Amino acid sequence: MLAITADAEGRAVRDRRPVPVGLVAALLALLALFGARLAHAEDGYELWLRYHALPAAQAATYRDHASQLLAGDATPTQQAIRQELLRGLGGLLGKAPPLEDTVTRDGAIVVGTPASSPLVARLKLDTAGLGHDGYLIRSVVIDGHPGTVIAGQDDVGVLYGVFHFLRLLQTEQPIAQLDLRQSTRMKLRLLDHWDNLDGHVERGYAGASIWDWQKLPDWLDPRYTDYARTNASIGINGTVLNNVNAQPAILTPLYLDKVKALAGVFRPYGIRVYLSVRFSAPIEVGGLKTADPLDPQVRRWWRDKADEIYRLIPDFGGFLVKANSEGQPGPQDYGRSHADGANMLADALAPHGGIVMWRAFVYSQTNVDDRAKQAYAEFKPLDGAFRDNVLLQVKNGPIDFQPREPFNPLFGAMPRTPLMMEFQVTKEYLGFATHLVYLGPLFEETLAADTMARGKGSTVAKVVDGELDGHALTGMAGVANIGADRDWCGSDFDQANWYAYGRLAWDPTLSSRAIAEEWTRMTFGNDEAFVKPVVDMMMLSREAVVDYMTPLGLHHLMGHGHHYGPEPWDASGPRADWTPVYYHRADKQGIGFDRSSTGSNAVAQYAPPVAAQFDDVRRVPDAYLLWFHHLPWTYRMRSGHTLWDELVTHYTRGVDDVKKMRETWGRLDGHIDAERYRKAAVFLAIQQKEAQWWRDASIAYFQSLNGLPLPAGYPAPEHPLAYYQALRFPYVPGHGP
Ligand code: GCW
Repeated sequence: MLAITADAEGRAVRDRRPVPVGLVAALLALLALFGARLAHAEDGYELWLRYHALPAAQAATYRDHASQLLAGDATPTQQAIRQELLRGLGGLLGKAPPLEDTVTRDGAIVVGTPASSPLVARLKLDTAGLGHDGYLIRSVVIDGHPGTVIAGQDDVGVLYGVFHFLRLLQTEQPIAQLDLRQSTRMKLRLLDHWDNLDGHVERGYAGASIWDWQKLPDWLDPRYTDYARTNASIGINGTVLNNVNAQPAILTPLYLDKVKALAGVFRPYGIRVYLSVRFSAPIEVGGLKTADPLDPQVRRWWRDKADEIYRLIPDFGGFLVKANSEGQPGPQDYGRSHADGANMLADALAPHGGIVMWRAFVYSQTNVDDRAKQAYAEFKPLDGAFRDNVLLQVKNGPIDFQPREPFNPLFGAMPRTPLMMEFQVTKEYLGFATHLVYLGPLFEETLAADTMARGKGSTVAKVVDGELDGHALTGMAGVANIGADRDWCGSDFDQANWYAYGRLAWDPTLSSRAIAEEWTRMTFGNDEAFVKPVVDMMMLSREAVVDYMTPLGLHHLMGHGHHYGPEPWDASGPRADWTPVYYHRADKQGIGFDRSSTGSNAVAQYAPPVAAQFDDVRRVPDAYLLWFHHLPWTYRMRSGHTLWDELVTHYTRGVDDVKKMRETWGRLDGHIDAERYRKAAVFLAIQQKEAQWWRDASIAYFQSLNGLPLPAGYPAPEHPLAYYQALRFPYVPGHGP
């Protein structure tokens, strides 16, 4: 008789009967399996879905509310739901409740839609009002027994509800009297991968691409399923598989077959695939002489290509396009507008329900106007010119994912066009993988910004979620920070940025602090002595990086091309608007980019009340001062300091904040596993070293221009300017072909 079983976590469970000799081998095999699990038990791979056993007392309470499971398995999504519940409850509670068909005792968990579950139907819940992907979790009485129902209008909504329910357990929330209802206005909640077909990830700091194109479509790495589960757990429902600097080969049959295979893995988890396309693909792949969007042959080629894709992938999402930007081809190569280009692709996709995400990240080398103004100048006149299935994808700020930017003036300025938010989750400009920078506050700051476009309260979030101008097609995209590293993101704390992005895409009004706390509990456990200081540290981290890299509205001061470290002195080619000196404009007298009405007048792109505030040097927030104004070093700040002294204070505070973060972490040894603890400790040491480097190099350089002394008590840079200027980094990750 078999005396060994495994619980949901794969742990060996032995009963008390004598063990037949023949079972020793099986026992050893199981132990080996268990040992292997332990060997990389806390390498970050499990992300926030660890489902490790809860403290016994807590688990016992929850077990009363998880006595039996009623969950169908008629569809792949329902099977995924079942598996996740078994895995989650099995891990958290030590043992998963049995799957049954009828409610026979108190504490049943019933999941499904009114269509998939007669029990859910009988409860007559208001699932219709939940909309697509929405769910409710409610404590109910079923056949005389108190229990919990997790229901949606569709399977994917139920899946999201199940992840929410598991999160309640992971974060040790009460579950006895639940009445939760969640819907989203954000239709597209996407990750954009900047992954090339050779495995290199542009601006990726977590190793190679997770897409193993060479082994696809045959080998489906289990990691793809974990990717899908993880994304579904935060409501992400689409993925753009390849870089916006797109290689045309992605549209060849060879690759489309591989894309189809990935789509098949993701489908049960409610995730659709999208592709970045190169505008000139009709030439490179199709053998045509032109990619002119008004050319009938070109239009036919795209229609045929769309038909071909949808034959393979009936729920294919659509195209993402970077055109006429940073050397990419586009409609302007043929004298056509961005709308002509986007609409041609939209027409090809429309019969299949596909959409086009056309990027507004457009600026030109030949345009001498302030780069911050160019996207608005290009796209604002096209408001209303796009097809219904086109979204304009707009970066959060007008330049490029800097540690801090004011919101992009396009938000609120194009009421007849759905604007999709583009955030960068990978930290191209915020210290790559090793700097602990929690991006929740950055995302929140942008989403909460008031565009004033339709009066007070016209927040960026309301523009993006469609409420402000009544759009149903809405979306958010996050440039992924995911790679093949075991921990997915290059550091455990960078996982929080993936998490926060997903949570805010679902609900852009969530607080970044609440998200940080959720994530910390799920990722590291509920030890209160750990959670509070870690959340405080995360919340401090974004302002710290702004301070040690680009305080008071400075921006784009990083190393040329690779974007690693400070290079504020860089004035090299090939174009002025890729150099720091273009942005800080510092000289002996002063510093800052004059975008006021007496300068480039970028302020005029904002709604009048916002424009007036940014234009007025006495009213502009300090955080944007040098973004909008060029001021003398001796300018008197609100604090009473001169601008120069204030700048030095901020640089120094940034370094001090990192020291504080390190001290906080230093006190937390023993509260979590040694592996992740040590990695974060070493990364914080790197961050401190590099924060110091940013401060010292920046101060040394600006001081070389203004010749001013440092305020009393502030240490001089460790090295002379020439030392920093001589540093070279030929093999920085994420950069180059
Ligand atoms: O910030 C720049 C990056 C490029 C990127 C570009 C974009 C994909 O440095 O690497 O290209 O933005 O967003 O298109």
